[in-house]
Amino acid sequence: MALREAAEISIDNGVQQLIGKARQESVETAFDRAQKMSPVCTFGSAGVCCRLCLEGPCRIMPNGREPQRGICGAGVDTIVARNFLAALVSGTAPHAEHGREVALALLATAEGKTPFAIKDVDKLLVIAGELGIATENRETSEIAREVALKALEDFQKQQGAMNWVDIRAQGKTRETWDKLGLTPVNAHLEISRAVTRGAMGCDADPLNLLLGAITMGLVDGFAGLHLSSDLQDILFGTPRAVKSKYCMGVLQPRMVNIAVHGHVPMLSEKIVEWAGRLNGEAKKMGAEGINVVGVCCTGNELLMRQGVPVASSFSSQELVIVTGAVEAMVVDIQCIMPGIQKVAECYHTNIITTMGDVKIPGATHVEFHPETADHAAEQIVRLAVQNFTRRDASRVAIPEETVEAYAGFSVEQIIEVLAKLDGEQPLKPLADAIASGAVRGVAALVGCTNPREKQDFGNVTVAKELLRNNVLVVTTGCAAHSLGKHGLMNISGLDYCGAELRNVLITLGKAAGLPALPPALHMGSCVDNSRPANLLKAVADYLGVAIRQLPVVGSCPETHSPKAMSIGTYFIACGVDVHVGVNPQIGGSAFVTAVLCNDRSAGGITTDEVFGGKLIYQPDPLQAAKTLLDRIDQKRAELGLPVPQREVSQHAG
Ligand code: NFS
Ligand code: SF4
Repeated sequence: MALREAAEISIDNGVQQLIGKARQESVETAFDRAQKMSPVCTFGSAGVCCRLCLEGPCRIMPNGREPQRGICGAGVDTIVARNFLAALVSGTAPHAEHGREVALALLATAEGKTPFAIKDVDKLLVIAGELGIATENRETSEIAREVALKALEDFQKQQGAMNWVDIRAQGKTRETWDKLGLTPVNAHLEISRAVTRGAMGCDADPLNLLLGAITMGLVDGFAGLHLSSDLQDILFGTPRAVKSKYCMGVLQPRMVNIAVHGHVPMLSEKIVEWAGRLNGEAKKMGAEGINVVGVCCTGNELLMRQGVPVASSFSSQELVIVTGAVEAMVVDIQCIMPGIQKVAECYHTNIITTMGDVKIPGATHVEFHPETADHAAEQIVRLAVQNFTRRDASRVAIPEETVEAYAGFSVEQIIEVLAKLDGEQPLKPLADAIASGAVRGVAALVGCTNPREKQDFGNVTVAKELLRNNVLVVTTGCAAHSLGKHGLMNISGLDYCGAELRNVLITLGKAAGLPALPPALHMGSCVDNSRPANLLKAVADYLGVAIRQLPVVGSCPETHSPKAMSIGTYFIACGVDVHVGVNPQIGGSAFVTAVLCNDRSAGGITTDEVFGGKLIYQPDPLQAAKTLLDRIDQKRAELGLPVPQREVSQHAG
C-alpha cells in the first residue's frame, strides 16, 4: 500500500519534513497507522455495535436487514444512544479527575503541605465571595482551604446542585436544566449514574439516555472545565497576554530539550522551574542550557502562564521525538499516545511517565505528587540532562520554521483591554460591535487534531472563513496550536479578517498598547473552554438575554477525543451550536441523529428546540463555516440585529 504523501497528512511544513525523516528511518507514526486502519469498520462508525455483555458482541445491520435487535432485544436507537452516553462518560471522567486533583492540590497547598503557593490571591477572594465564604480579616490559606473543600463537595454532595453550577451557570440558561431535572448534583454521582443507566439491562429509552448525556456534558462543563480553570488560576496565576512561538522549530539543536505533554499544569510548572535551576548542570554536560517545550494541552497551560513555546499538537506528538533532539518527553495524563514509547526506542529519548494511573510499558516512571513536586521535578530534569550525552548528532534534524504568536487571553485580560475603551461598562464596546455587525458573531475554534485528518487544514480553513466574515474567533486546545502555527495568533494574521473585524481588533489592540489584537484570541487548554463560556455568560448578562440567543457558535473541525464531545455537549446544553468535522458515530440511529442534529422531520423533540443548540456534523470545512455563519445570521435576525453581507470562498486554504 502506498503511504499518503506528507502534504496530504499535514499543512505544517515542519511536520511534513519529519514524516519524511520518520519514514526514512523506518519509524512508524500515528499517521501511517491511521492508513493501515482503513477502511474503517462500518458498524463501529455508525455506532451500532454493542459489547456491553457476554451475550454479545451484537451489531445491527443497515437498511432494515437482519438482525435488527441485539440478543437482549435492544434496538438500534438504544444501542447508539448508549454508545454516545458511554463516549461522553469517557470524555467527562478524565476532566472531572483533573478538577479533583487540582482541588486536592489546592487543599494540600492551603495546609502548607506542598511547595506551591497561592499565586492569584485576588481571584481566590472573588471565587470565595461567589461561594459565600467569608473573606474579611482572614488568612489567605484559610480561605483557600475552604474554597478547596467547596470544590471537593462537588464530588461528594448528595442533594442540590454542584457548587460550581451555582456560581458559573447563567440563571436564564440553567432554568431549563433544573426544570428537566438534568442539573448535576456531584460529578462522581453523575458519572456513576451514567455508567449504570448505560449498562446491560438498564436504561433502554434512547431519549432518556440522551438526556443523561446532557447531564454528562454539564458535569464536564462545571467539574471539568470551570472548576479546573478556576482553581488552576488561583494556584498558578490567571493568564495575561504573552508572546511566544509555535512549531517544531522551537526545539533547540544545542540545548537539552524537554517536551512536557499532557494536561495538568502542576508538574509542568515545576519542570519549568527546575529547568531554570539546573541550567548550569546542562552546561557542564556540554549543552547550551535547558529548553522546555510544550505538547498538547500542557503546552497550552505553560504557554498561557509562562510563555513557554509549543512544539506540537496531538496528532504529531510522536514526530517531536523524531527530531532526534529530545532528551525527555515528560507526560502526565490524557491524550498521550502509547506509541511515543516505540518511537522513543528508535532514538535516545527517555519517556517519563509521572502518574500512577497512566503508565506505559518500557517508559521510565517517576511518580509525581503535589506534596513532593520539587523532588520529582528535580529528578526528571536531571534524567533529561544526563541523557544529553546519549544524543546522536547525526540523527538530529529540527525543522527550522517557527511562528510568533500572542496567547493568554483570559476573560480577565479581555475585560481589562475592553475597559480601556469604557471603564464603567467594559462589555459595552464588544456588545456594541456585535449589535452593529462590525463583529458578526463569536466562534470558539476548539478541540483536537486527528491522525486520520489532514493536520491543521480543517481548523485553519474554518477559522479563516469565519474571520473573513467578521466573526471574532476565540480558540483553545490543539485547535489553537493549528491557528497559532498558521499565523492567526499574530498581527500578520489580520489580513485574513474582514475589514470591520480588523478595525475592531486594531482599536482594541491600540487601547492595550499593541498595534492590534491577533485575529484568534487564544484562551487556553481544553479545560479552559470555561473561559469562552464565561465570556458568553458575561455578554448575555450584559445584554439581558439567554446565552442561546447570542450569535455564537463552537467548532471542532479535527475532533479525535471523547473529551471534545463532552465539552461540545456542555455547549449544546448552554444553547450553542457545535460543529464536529469527524464522524461522531451516531449515524446508525435516525432517532439519535434527529435529536442531536435537529432533524425535526421525524416530529420528535430535539436539543435545538429544548436548549437552543445542536450538533453539526460536517467534514468539509468550507461547508461547515457556511452552516455556522447561517446559524449566526439566524440568531442575529431573531435578536433584531442587522445581518451583514457574506464573503464566500470557493477554495479552502
Ligand atoms: Ni482537548 Fe487537550 Fe488536544 Fe484534543 Fe487532546 S490535548 S484536552 S482532547 S487532542 S485538544
Ligand atoms: Fe448484545 Fe444486548 Fe448484550 Fe449489547 S447488551 S451485547 S445488545 S445482548
